[in-house]
Amino acid sequence: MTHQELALTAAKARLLGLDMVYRAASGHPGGSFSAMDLLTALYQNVMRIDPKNPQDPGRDRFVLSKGHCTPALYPTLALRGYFPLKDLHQFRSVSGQMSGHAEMHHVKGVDMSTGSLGQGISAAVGMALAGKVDGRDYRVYTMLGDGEVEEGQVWEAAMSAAKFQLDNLCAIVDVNGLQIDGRTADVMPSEPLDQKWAAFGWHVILCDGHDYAAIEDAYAQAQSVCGKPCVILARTVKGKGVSYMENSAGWHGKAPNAQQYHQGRAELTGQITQLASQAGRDPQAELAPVLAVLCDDKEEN
Ligand SMILES: Cc1ncc(C[n+]2csc(CCOP(=O)(O)OP(=O)(O)O)c2C)c(N)n1
Repeated sequence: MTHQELALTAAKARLLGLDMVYRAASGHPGGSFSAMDLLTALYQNVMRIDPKNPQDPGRDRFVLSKGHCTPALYPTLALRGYFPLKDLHQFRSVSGQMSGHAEMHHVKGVDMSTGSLGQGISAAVGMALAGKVDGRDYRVYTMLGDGEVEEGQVWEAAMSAAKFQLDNLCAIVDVNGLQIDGRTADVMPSEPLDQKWAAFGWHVILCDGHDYAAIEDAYAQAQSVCGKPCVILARTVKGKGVSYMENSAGWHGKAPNAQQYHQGRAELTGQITQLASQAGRDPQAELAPVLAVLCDDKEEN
């Protein structure tokens, strides 16, 4: 995909994610929207995957270590073709199969169940080590939050990855500066993150997590590193794409009310229309499949 097509796809994913959280009346939009550009680029342009064969032993793996951000992961998987957009209606529903935290047994394309912060990167280290032991050439990607790196387990995993020289492992830290109840710098300062990861034996790449040229460069550089794991420290905006959610810790784990939902929906619909035109696509044709699955307030909620 071109950068314009990636931006268009990420805008659709944000709209689907907003709808999931509104429909379920719970979920985590803030950290999902900060991660959306990084995830879209990863799934559309970087990972060696086949949505028709999600269990292929040779596939690249992704572990959402910040497992609460399923309103980013599930729409990304749906838009990549793992399952129909309509399946997103099951999100956080007691009668559905799509739980609020990443779920590998019921959601196609999810490689590891996560949600307890710190554990995902540990699983990713195990998968990368298994790849080496088995002589397979797949790569493993994992995404963490900058609040999550306050967990001690993250650094145990980081040490192991360096010890085993896991150059098939790439961690992405979504550095949005906010965690559950405030600024990461206030809750538990974790900077300087670049020096910390470097001291743990990782190759460090810095990038703007909303700039597709920078994201593309970062993933390309990560693939070329030999003999050590790689971490991309991506600066992002929590709640990116919905004006009232941006840079607000209050939108970490909260659903919009009807008025807020419709404002966010209008903003994202406007972005999709604009991005479609820029990408040389028909805005109505791009919007139609997404609008078709959005919440109808008359019937639902
Ligand atoms: C072990 C553990 N402790 C606490 C939580 C509750 N929790 C969920 S999200 C979160 C904050 C995470 O912040 P960050 O990693 O920055 O996430 P993001 O801003 O990217 O959403 C916390 C404390 C958890 N899921 N797991």
